[in-house]
Amino acid sequence: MTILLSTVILVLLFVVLVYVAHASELAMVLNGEDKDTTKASRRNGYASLLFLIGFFVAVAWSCKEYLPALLPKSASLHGVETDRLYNEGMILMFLVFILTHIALFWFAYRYNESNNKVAYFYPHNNKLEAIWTIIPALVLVAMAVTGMRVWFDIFDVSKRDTKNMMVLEVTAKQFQWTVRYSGKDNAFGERIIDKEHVSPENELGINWKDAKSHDDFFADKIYLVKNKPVLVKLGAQDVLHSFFLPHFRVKLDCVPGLPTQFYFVPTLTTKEMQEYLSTQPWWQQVNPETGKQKWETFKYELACTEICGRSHYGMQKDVVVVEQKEYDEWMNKQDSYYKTVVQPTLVGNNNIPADKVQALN
Ligand SMILES: [Cu+2]
Repeated sequence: MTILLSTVILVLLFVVLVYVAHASELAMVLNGEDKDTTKASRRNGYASLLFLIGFFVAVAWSCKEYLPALLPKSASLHGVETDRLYNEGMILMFLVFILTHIALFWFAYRYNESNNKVAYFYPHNNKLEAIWTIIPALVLVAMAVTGMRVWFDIFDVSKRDTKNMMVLEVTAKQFQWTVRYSGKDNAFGERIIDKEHVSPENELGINWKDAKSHDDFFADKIYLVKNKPVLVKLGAQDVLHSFFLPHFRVKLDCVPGLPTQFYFVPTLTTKEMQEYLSTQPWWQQVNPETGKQKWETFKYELACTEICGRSHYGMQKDVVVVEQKEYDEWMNKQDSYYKTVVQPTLVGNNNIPADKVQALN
C-alpha cells in the first residue's frame, strides 16, 4: 500500500513539474524572453552547479553508509593481494569519476551562454590528443600487468608447498555441492566414469575396489585448518556452476568435463573472524530476526555464483576454519562412506552389490 501511494505521489509530482515547465515556457514567450536564451542558460548553469554539489553529497553519504557493509578483510593469504588490486583500481576510478564530473558540471556553469562571450573555435590539438591517449593507455597496461602477476601467483600451484596441503574434491550439480575428503591416507579413491561405476548410489563413479577410497568421506560442512594450504579440485556433473568463497576471495567455475582447481591458505579461524567483526560498528548492529549482533552469527560460506537453474540460490554450504586439533577431532567423527554405506551392501568378497545378486538369481 505504501509503495503504491508513494508511486502515485511521484507520478503526480512529475506531472506537476511538466506543467510548471510548460507554463514557464509560455511566460517566457509572453515576456519576449524566448529570443534571448542567455537567462535560461544562466539558470541551467546554476542548476548544474547545484546538481554537482547535491550529487557529491549523495555519493559521500552512500560511501559512508554502504562501504562498511562490504566484505570484511580477507581471510586468506592471496586474498590480501586481490584486495590490494581491487582497492587500487577503485581509488583510481573514483579519482577519474570525481574529476570528470567536476569538469562536466563546472564547465556547464562557468561557460554558459552570454551576450559578451564569443565561442572560441578550437578544432584540434595533437598534443592534447596524445596526452589523453597515452596516459590512460599506460595506466591500463600497468593495471593489467600487476593483475596478471597476482593471477599467475595464485594459479601456479607448482610453486606451492604441495606436500603439506589438504586436498578437497568438490563436485557441483543442480542444486548441491558434494564435498569429498580423502580421509587419513590423504589420497582419494580412484574415480571411473563409465556405465559400470556411475550409478544413482555412486554418482561420482568411485572405484570401491581401490583401497584408497575406503576412508574417503563426504562432509556436510567444509572444515579447513588455519594456515594449512588447501587445494580444491572442482568438477560439475550437469551445467556450469561456480565455487565461490567470498571471505577467502576464492572463485572458480566448475565446468562439466573440465577439471579445475584452486589453491589457497585460510589465515583466520571462524572464531578469530568473529572476534575481529565484533569490533566493527556495522557488525555490531542487532539483526532483528535473531535478536543478536550480526558478528555473533557470522559464518564463512560457500555459494554458487553461476546462475545454474531454478534453485541456484540454494546452493550454499557452511565453511568452518579451525585449529588443527579441532579439525582432527571433527575428522575422527566422520564416517567413511565405504564402510557405512557401500560395504554392508557387498556380498562375499567379489564386490557385487546385494541388489545385483538378487537380480542374478
Ligand atoms: Cu550452481
